[in-house]
Amino acid sequence: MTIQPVLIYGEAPESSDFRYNVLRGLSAQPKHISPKFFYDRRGSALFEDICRLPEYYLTRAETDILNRCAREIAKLTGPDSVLIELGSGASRKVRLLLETLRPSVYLAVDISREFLFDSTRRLARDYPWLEVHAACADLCTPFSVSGLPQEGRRLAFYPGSSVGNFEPGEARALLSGLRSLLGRDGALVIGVDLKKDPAILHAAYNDSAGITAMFNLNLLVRLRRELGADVDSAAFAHDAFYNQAAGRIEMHLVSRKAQRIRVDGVAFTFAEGETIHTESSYKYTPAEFHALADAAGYSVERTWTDADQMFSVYYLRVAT
Ligand code: AVI
Repeated sequence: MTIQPVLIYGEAPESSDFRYNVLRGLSAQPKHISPKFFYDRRGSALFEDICRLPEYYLTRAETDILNRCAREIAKLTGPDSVLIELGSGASRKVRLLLETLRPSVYLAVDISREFLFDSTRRLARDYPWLEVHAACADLCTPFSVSGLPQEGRRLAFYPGSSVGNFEPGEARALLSGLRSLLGRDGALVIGVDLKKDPAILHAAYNDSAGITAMFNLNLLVRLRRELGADVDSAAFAHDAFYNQAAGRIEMHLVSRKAQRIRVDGVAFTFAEGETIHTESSYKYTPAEFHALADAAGYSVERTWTDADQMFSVYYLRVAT
């Protein structure tokens, strides 16, 4: 069997980006670090474990929707498209679309370099008819995909409600900026978590096996390893709660005691109970997301939800 080579381009975010973000975020009030830094190799693997947790309904609900609407997505898009997956991770969900959609090219875009290369290599092995590209890029900054063919309708796929990890204004800017990559006849299939009973949300981000806590605390392991921080993970605790007014889950690392840590030679003091805000995960009603899509320059062609109204998937067309 011949395996298609994976065409690779793009630059991983520089480690200085991590250093700068951490030093700036820990100097701010309240302290914060961007959730994009969760995804080193271990963080990406832990996120895969989260997706299999019984409490983390998002993956199952979205998989259920994609299984049901793959045919319609293929019909709306047509054959021989260029499929671009944003935040591709393990490139698992895209497999639900590939056989039905039959794109000619697949481009995986992710921030985690090793994880990206492992998963695209596996994908190229499993789909020998598909031309597979990989771009290591940070979605927060404009990225180049100069190796993509010019012909073929472009369809972006942004599953998993990752758009919810951006502030709504940033999400609008990201989706709006994506339009130039997609072109005039481009489209976007995007998965978005719905607002729901806060108890269900709370359980999803405070799983009983403690995997989400490990995922959150892994940021401190990265601080130690990559920035030489003298931080003890055991001196911080995972906290996640639903902020009803903001419509978002917030994840924090809570200092268990008054302490001082040094990162790259800079000292930061923590009061007992003081937190580092590590992630927001916004939840949207369909009406709220339609408004966001409209403001970003898309028209909503389809809205799908699962039977229990846990999750939503949208087919958005670039508005002309
Ligand atoms: C990747 N992102 C959509 C996940 C979420 O649900 O916000 C990350 C995550 N954080 C904790 N659990 C999962």
